[in-house]
Amino acid sequence: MATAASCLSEVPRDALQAQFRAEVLQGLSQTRKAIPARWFYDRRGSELFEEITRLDEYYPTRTEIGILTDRQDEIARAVGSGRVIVEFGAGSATKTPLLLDAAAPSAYVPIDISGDFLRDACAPLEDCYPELPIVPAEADFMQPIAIDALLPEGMECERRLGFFPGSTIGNMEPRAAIDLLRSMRETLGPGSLLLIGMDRVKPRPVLEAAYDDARGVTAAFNLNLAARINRELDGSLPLDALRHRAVWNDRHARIEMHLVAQRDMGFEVCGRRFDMDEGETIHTENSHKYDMRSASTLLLGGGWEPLSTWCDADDRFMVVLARAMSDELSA
Ligand code: AVJ
Repeated sequence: MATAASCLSEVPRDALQAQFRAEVLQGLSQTRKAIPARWFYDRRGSELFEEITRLDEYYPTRTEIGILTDRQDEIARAVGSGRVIVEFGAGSATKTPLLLDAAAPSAYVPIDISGDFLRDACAPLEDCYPELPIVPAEADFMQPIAIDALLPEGMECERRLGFFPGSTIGNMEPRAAIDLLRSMRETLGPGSLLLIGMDRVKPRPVLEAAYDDARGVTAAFNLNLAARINRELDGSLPLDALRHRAVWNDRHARIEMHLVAQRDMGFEVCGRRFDMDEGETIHTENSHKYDMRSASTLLLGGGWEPLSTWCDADDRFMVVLARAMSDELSA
């Protein structure tokens, strides 16, 4: 039985827009201006990110695909077949087939905040896997999601496998990452597994180049957030006076992206006035990098016990399989 993408669970678009507005206004009101990275991904932002993944400098995507390809059999044995695969932030369908082929799931539930993009990503999968029920959900996966309500009848109690590739977890500060992992454990339930991609710490020049490419695609991606605010929140940010900056923060083991004011400026968003001094920044993204120890500490804190870790030959990226811990153990 194939499930059409038109079944896309109806989501409160207005609620999402209200949240965007609230988080931007709040973020711009802080002494250190910051906007959560998940707002990058409108249609244009999702397209630009796809372009980033093909850049020479941006190693994570192709490295992770390499691991999932080379280790497909091992991963298949470790996860078993017949699980419901729930993909968190399923922006693109490039990695998904690798897992769908390996794990022979009973259903596939991609969750993404951008419904338009999700619909486009599901269409080719429906053609390739006509027998697989595909149940896309447009939602903010930071909150627990009632998967049961979305699944075809009789499939509610199937064991689940969460798939969270791309090192998207790295966008969250450790505390928020742990909350997210716990919320995923709630969404997936007891007996579930999680296959998660995590980017590794490596020399500064490699990291900074990956987030500040020669062609300026990452700069365009960063600036699109300001453009989106102008488009959707009646903003007047001067785009030509904001510059992209990517810098490695060693203390927090993360790449930070900022939009730097090139001059003193004032602008409005939703009728509210904001000012920036020359050199002041809007902090738009953190991308945390991990070593074996910090990765395992994070997962355990989120209630997931690491079972296996697969890396590429150059130790640039890792894919970790973890098992939901019982409440007593993870309390
Ligand atoms: C999609 C969050 C994993 O942090 O590497 C790419 C986003 N930002 N270039 C990352 C991103 C700038 C990406 N994640």
